Amino acid sequence: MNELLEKISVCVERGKINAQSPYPPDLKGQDGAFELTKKALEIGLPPQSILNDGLMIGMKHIGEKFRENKIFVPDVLISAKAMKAAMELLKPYFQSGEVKHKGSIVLGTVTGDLHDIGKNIVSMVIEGGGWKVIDLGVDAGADKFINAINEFKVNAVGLSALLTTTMQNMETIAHKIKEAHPEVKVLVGGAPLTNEFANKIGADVYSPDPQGALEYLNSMVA
Ligand code: B1M
Repeated sequence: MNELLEKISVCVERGKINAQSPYPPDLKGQDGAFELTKKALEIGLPPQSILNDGLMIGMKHIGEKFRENKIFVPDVLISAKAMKAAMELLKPYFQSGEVKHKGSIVLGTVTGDLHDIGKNIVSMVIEGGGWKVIDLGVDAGADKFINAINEFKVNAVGLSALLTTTMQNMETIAHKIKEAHPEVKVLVGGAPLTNEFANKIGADVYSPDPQGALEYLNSMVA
């Protein structure tokens, strides 16, 4: 791999945002994901390669380590910040069509549920894996999901629930989405969920963690 791209992936993995950020202490004063991405663009590396072979590799490692409980929520959040800082520089290339997303997904926490920390991590990992995420936030009902599917022509929908009570709302929402859009894959997750529940409500897949959600999405376009 190109040395600069490798450094970019390490910055994302270690949460080194930019030269000013004091974290992690052993990289203090050194360039971060932001400066290295700027450099990579300046020397003419293709934006798609900066994304796929630099930023996304770092995010992939983070997703795997998080799944294995080797790192925790704050580590994922700081990595996502590093990724976001670099993505700001790549944004114009997405807008021009030079860099392509693998696909897109609408994501939200279901009606009655205000928990969004886990959903936000899922969003960051999926986005870091090259997908466009349309995030509907919390307390999102069937109409909101269906309107977003209509507007953005997505490949999949991700539903998150943290309460046993709101799991029932997830069931209603999943049914309504399938009724309106049988072609759209429904992905569900959240602490109280199980595989059995996901099967019962007609979801296409249950993932207990963000990495599993990303792997499922990637398998759709492989
Ligand atoms: Co609430 N809460 N809470 N809470 N809260 C829980 C969930 C609870 C288990 C605490 C407890 O009693 N031990 C309990 C639920 C019990 C139950 O139903 N079985 C509970 C309760 C009862 C409540 C209230 C009803 C309390 C009250 O008011 N009496 C209330 C409900 C409000 C509402 O939603 N309407 C409430 C409120 C809140 C706060 C607002 C204070 C706050 C939420 C802040 C926020 O999210 N912005 C809060 C919090 C923080 C928690 C706990 C402590 C932590 C949840 C969390 O963020 N975990 C939680 C107890 C606990 O889990 N220890 C609790 C960290 C996060 C990274 O994990 O969300 O599981 P998680 O997400 C994971 C996976 O589940 C998965 O990936 C994520 C990353 O690994 N995942 C997906 C999640 N969504 C996915 C989607 C996917 C794939 C994977 O595909 C689409």
